[in-house]
Amino acid sequence: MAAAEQYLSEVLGAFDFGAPVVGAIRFGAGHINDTFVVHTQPDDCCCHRFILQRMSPAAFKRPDQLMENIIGVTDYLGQEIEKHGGDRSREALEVLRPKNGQPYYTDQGDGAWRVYPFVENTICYQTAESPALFAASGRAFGRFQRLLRDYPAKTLYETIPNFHNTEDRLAKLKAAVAADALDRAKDCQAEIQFMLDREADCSVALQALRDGVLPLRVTHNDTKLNNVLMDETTGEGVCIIDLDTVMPGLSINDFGDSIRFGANHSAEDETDLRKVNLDLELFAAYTAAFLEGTEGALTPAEVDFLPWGAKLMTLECGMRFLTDYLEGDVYFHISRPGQNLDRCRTQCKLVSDMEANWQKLQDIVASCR
Ligand code: ADP
Ligand code: GN1
Ligand code: MG
Repeated sequence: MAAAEQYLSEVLGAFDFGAPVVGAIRFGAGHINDTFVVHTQPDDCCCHRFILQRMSPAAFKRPDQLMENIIGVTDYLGQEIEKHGGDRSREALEVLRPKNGQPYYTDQGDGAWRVYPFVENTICYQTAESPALFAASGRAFGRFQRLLRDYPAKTLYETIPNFHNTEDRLAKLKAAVAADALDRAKDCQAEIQFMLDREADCSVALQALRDGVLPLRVTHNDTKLNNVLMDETTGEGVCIIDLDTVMPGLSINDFGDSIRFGANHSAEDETDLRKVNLDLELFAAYTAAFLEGTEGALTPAEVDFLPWGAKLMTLECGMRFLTDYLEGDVYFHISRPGQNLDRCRTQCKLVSDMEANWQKLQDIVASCR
């Protein structure tokens, strides 16, 4: 698909931003969508900003279903937040419909675009600068799950089938290795073997689901630190964003994906693996706060399985980066060659750290019950 910039002026004309638009520039550090911030001409009070996104055609095949999910979930969250005395305009995303009244706009090149008001006076962090900050994000994700506890899960479309099906992710990696379309497998034999050695792990959570030990819930499924906006004054979580993958899933995966991304002090694509280490203090801070945010909504089995959520989300994400590297970087945005392989390597390092500290992770979870 052509660069998103090619369609910007057409798309900007399709929405009513309430004032003339003075510009739109690329924004954020997401790996999936093309995100822009739109600035409008200041009125008496200020310049209003909006987030304009082209949904990734590689990730999302059915933008209509995706947007139906998001409108359903954001309306519901808004009502719940109001019921609890919150400010829905800051604490829940709100979809701004295009002039044609549809939930999103389709450009001449078939790209699907949506708009949200920009949630102001917030910060989007890429690394957990302190245990208190990371804990605040954990409370916010725990609360998100509690707020959606009674959401009618059956009404949600599966926006990416088998998204956190780790068995399927391993199968896809094996297929990419077998095809080796770009002759890259020779550069990543150790990483491929790392994943194959953990084949049995890939079934642990899925088997617990099949056995009825873990319940299916409405989950976010992409709980990176940069998918929660933090209040720039109080440091507390304000608004959970990136709702593209809200679907039925496992609570332990929402916990685990946050740990994968945030419980360390390095970038996801760090090339010096000596800098990539699981931080147990951050793990403990997040665990306590996440459980606090859920307000007792998790079953004892879900709490027991939290360390598995952390390990499996990290392992799975490593497999996904490796698969994309082998397939030619067609899914995750990259800004340099080899970046997806570097991302895979940090995930392997974190999995190894989790394995080396397995008993400690379990003890921390037990102490947070
Ligand atoms: P991706 O799926 O590509 O990660 P996101 O929906 O997470 O896309 O958006 C990318 C970035 O844009 C976020 O990390 C955040 O910095 C910013 N962002 C998204 N929505 C908003 C919003 N409503 N207000 C302020 N910033 C936002
Ligand atoms: C993507 O959209 P973003 O950048 O928040 C991906 C996640 C991965 C993550 C790795 C829809 O998240 O699943 O864990 O990159 N999102 C999708 O950083 O595939
Ligand atoms: Mg994101």
